[in-house]
Amino acid sequence: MIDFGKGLVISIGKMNNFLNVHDVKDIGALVKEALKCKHNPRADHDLGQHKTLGLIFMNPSLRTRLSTQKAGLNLGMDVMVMNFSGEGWALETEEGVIMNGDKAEHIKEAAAVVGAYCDIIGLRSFPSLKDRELDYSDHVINAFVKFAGVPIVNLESATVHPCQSLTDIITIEETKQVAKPKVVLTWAPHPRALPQSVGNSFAEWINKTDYEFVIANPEGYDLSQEFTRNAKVVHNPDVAYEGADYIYAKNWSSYEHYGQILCQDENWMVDERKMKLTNDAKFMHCLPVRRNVVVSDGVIDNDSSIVIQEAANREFAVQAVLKTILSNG
Ligand code: SN0
Repeated sequence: MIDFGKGLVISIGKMNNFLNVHDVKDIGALVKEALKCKHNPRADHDLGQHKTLGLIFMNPSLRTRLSTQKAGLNLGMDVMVMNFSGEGWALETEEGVIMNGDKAEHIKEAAAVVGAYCDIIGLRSFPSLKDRELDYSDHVINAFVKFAGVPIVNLESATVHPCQSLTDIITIEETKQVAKPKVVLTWAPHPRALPQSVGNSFAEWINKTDYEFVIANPEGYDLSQEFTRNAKVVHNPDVAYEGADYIYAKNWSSYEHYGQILCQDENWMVDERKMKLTNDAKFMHCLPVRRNVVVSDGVIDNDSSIVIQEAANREFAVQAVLKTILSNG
């Protein structure tokens, strides 16, 4: 294990914002840092003293909210959490609008004000799933980057969920039985239209590893190539499951037919039959998960399911990110 000590910034590289994989210079070093945090969570309790972490949620959260709050507390930070949806003023995000409708506050002021109270801001803001171009400009988180004046940590934006993807790599590194496991990202059915963020982000991060990577989804559900790059994409789940070491399930709505639900075929649910095709694969999901829609009880309740370990690792993934940002000076 590398001894990071005071050399954290040198090892991992300076990090001003954590918006996506491109903000990480050395994923391996960040994974090691997270495992170091897991080994001794309170070791850096002095680092965040008298620093305030503000967590802003435009959408619901369980793991992200509690793990990020816990990570901030582990680092000695003061943590404030606010749900904007329902509790905050309705925000206008467009430029140059005459604000005589329902929206009381512009994101320019809101971001700047939160930035005035905080040293680091974590932000969650899902896509509309109505306007692809606007969603994929990630305009809400980018407005915070522009107007808050402090480092921003992405707690799931319209396009990516980097805290989850970092966690997923940590969890694979902890559990893998072979050096280069076969990792399958499989689409699964869902009654609601969900963002592509978790799938996009998982693809973008796994593409940076030397794992064998296959994405399985029905026709019409291919993710944007901006994130999948050269990853192998198959439209038959049985082909993908063959010999897999990890089955990572996630639903997303169509990118091509933006935001639509095109398929509810239960053959795409992760079940015992398909898991038998794998190399005794571990089952992963970011949670929350719809039992017997996305994954059968038999799979998620089996020992090969590592969803709780995965969720627990969220704390240490984001702690490594916060620690790196705090160590910038
Ligand atoms: C979110 C998503 O991006 O898919 C957050 C995952 C970390 N998931 C949901 O919104 C699930 C909602 C549901 O109704 O199951």
